Amino acid sequence: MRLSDLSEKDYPVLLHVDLDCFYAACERLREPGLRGEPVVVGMGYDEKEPKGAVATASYEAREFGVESAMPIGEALRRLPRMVDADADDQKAPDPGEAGFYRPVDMEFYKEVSMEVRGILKSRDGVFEPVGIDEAYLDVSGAVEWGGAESFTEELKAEVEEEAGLTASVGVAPTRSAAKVASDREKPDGLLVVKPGEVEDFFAPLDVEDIHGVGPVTASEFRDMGIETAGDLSAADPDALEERFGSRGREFYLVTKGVDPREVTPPDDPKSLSKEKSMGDATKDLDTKRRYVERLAQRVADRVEERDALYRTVGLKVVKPPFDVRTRERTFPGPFHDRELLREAALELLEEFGDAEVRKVGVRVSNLSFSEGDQSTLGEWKEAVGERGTCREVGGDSFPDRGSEKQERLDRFLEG
Ligand code: TTP
Ligand code: MG
Repeated sequence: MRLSDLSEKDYPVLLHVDLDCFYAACERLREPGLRGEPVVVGMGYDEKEPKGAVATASYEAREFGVESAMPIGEALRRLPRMVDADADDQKAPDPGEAGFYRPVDMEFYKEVSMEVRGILKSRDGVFEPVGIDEAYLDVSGAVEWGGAESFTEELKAEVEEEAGLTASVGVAPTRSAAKVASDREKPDGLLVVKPGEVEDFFAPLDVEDIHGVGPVTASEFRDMGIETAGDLSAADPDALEERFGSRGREFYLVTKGVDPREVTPPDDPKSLSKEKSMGDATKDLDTKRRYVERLAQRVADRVEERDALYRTVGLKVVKPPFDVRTRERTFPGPFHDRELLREAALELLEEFGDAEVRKVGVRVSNLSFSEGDQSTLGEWKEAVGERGTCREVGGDSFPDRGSEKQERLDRFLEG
């Protein structure tokens, strides 16, 4: 079969979602006064000691030439701090040309990231997180090409309403085109590149805009007279392979809309969890219990789908605005029992009986996948007359672990 024999519906509908100026957008969530203002988030930044590097800048701050990875000193020359500005002092910076600087707060950004993932995951389709503010979705099972744009508009609106963030989304039949498309109309962008349009979409772009083509490869391409993706698409694939190995041919194919890489869910996780926002925060114990019970059931469904056993049951509670508490209980042997999972989660909730809560989550961890060593209910009760051991855990240890790539990125981001 030839490519031209395929019709639109033969191509997957892939979304690449990337949140806009993510860290800065998070800072605006808890400090609404920063909305519409130039905001710079600095890695290693401290108000008393303005050093480090720019992690990200809001679009207003980018107007002043501030960008990711720039040293803070350089950013301050382009955009002084509001705390140093004074309209009445000739020597001080003008408040109209100053911005707000904040230090990186990874814990908080991860929490927001998990909230957005929850929204994206709730859609029918395959979900693959790739970075703290990025994910791919394959929604071929739920949407046809004709409905892709309105589906994506709805998804963006949901992210904005529920998490308070704007996302830019690229929709395309290949990952590589979706990735580039999400970046073209930032911020709050939406670009649909339909099957059959991919080659034209890529053609005018600089080769360096293709994901995976770094400055070194790009300059080698330029040496060969290849400046744009269109030049690449018109080049001889054998010559490209000779010069760059199999990558050369892959880049060539990408520009033609051929990219076999699928959207794949993260590898075997170290834990299985479900969490849900409660809409308005509530103190009502029955409501909280209902949510926890429902989540425990959904976690149990996932455990059974994967034939998993676990030793630890965890509960996460978020109090407004972003106060995350997690508790967990570890049992002596790996087991799975729906009723015990439910009971354990409800018991962990007791501590938060009076608390105002806006979101809850249930997790099982210490997973194993072998059927043989399951403790029976009787053994379990005997062994844990004392109901297992309970401890408080850090907020970030709670969420589902992402793919290996995600974990590497997390480690990188944590320094
Ligand atoms: P990006 O998605 O690359 O950037 P962004 O979300 O801030 O802005 P855009 O609207 O262009 O998508 O990265 C996500 C987060 O990763 C970003 O908010 C901060 C962090 N980051 C760094 O810490 N250092 C960096 O050099 C980059 C590029 C990002
Ligand atoms: Mg982003």
